[in-house]
Amino acid sequence: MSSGTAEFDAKCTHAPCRSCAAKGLLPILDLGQSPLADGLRTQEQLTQPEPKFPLQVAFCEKCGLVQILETVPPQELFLGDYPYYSSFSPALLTHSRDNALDLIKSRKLNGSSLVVELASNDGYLLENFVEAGVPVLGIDPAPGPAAAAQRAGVRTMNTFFDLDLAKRLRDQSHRADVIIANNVLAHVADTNGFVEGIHALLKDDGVAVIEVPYVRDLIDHGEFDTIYHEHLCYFSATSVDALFRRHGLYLNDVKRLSIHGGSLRLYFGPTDNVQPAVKNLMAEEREIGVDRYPFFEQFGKRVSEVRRLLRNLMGELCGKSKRIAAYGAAAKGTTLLNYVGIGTDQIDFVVDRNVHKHGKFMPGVHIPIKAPEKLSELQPDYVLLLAWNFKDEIMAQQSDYLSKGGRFIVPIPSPQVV
Ligand code: DWN
Repeated sequence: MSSGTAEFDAKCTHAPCRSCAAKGLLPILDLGQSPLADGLRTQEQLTQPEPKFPLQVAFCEKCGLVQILETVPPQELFLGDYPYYSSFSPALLTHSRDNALDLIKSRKLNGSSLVVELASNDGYLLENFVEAGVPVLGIDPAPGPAAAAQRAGVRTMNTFFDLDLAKRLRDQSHRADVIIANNVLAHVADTNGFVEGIHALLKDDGVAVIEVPYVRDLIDHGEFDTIYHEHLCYFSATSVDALFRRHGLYLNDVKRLSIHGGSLRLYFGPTDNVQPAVKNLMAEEREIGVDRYPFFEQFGKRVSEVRRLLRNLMGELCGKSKRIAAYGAAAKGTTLLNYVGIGTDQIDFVVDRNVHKHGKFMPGVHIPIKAPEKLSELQPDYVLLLAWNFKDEIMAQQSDYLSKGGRFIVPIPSPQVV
């Protein structure tokens, strides 16, 4: 469960960095064998073997990139019935609309512009540009969300984005004024090819606006559960700047966001026009050491302590015959439940607004997933909040459950009953 095992060290020594290809990565955290975070199980699959893969995190001293060592084939992660639909998170919809309206205004987008979104999911973001009369192209490999986007009138290619596709689009005279890529950069196995593809597709005066979870927030707030096989890389401004400069793109502006437990919104362009916000954030990272190994070295011990505290709390409540459910059939919930060892003996069911997840079971621990209405109907004593990144919104929704004495357990950064 922590860095330093001989097997883990050996893999770190030989694995090339996903960004700069340097050898000699340094171990940060070993979360053991973990199932695929969005690999929800059907009733029939419960009796079948379930794939699990090593979940080990390491640091590259050369370019500062934090990354996992295992690469699960993207076809296994994002095809089939990939269950994540962005539109089931109202907070995310608001966040995304604000971003779209800001870009339409700041970039003076119109009917002659082109906005391309990589990992466009169910059209949750591009629909704002469509509404404003700005031509769009969504690209997403997941069949379900891509079909939902097409039904919503968002032009979408159901495929992976890579350098070859970028070149084909460019050869067909498709060049983007804006490329948006939210929560996807960390997901691609060919990190460099993906970035090169962005450069190939972007107009010379275009901008790539990219959101990634911020590794500094992950460490500061103990968000170990956001580590899973879909997330191959965990970016800082330092490491993402090095990656993009390698492909002729400059990090010209940056904003820190609270979404998803803390993210960066990064603005890249083909010309060097670096704003003070970038220089200041990079200076901060050097100051606190986000670009150096010691910042990450003790994370494993902190994660083990959170695991101990949550196990004790769950054991104590179950020991008092308290009934416990969970909220959010989230990918991060898979990592937390499997690493901590929380299963059907402690959690009766998980609720989630995403109807595509109902009737399925959490990966690895096989806890059944139901609609949120079950909380008021069955009134469990406690609800473990797996989607803690939407705490305020979810607790506001569940005022009825709370008014009847229900309590939430917020597991991150440290277990707390609220
Ligand atoms: O990177 C990724 C992030 C952005 O989204 C993807 N690889 C996978 C996914 O990770 P996640 O499932 O941990 O993300 P969320 O958005 O934190 O998951 C929240 C879950 O909670 C979703 O299943 C939707 C659900 N939800 C709900 O039931 N009621 C969310 C809200 C806001 C709600 O009110």
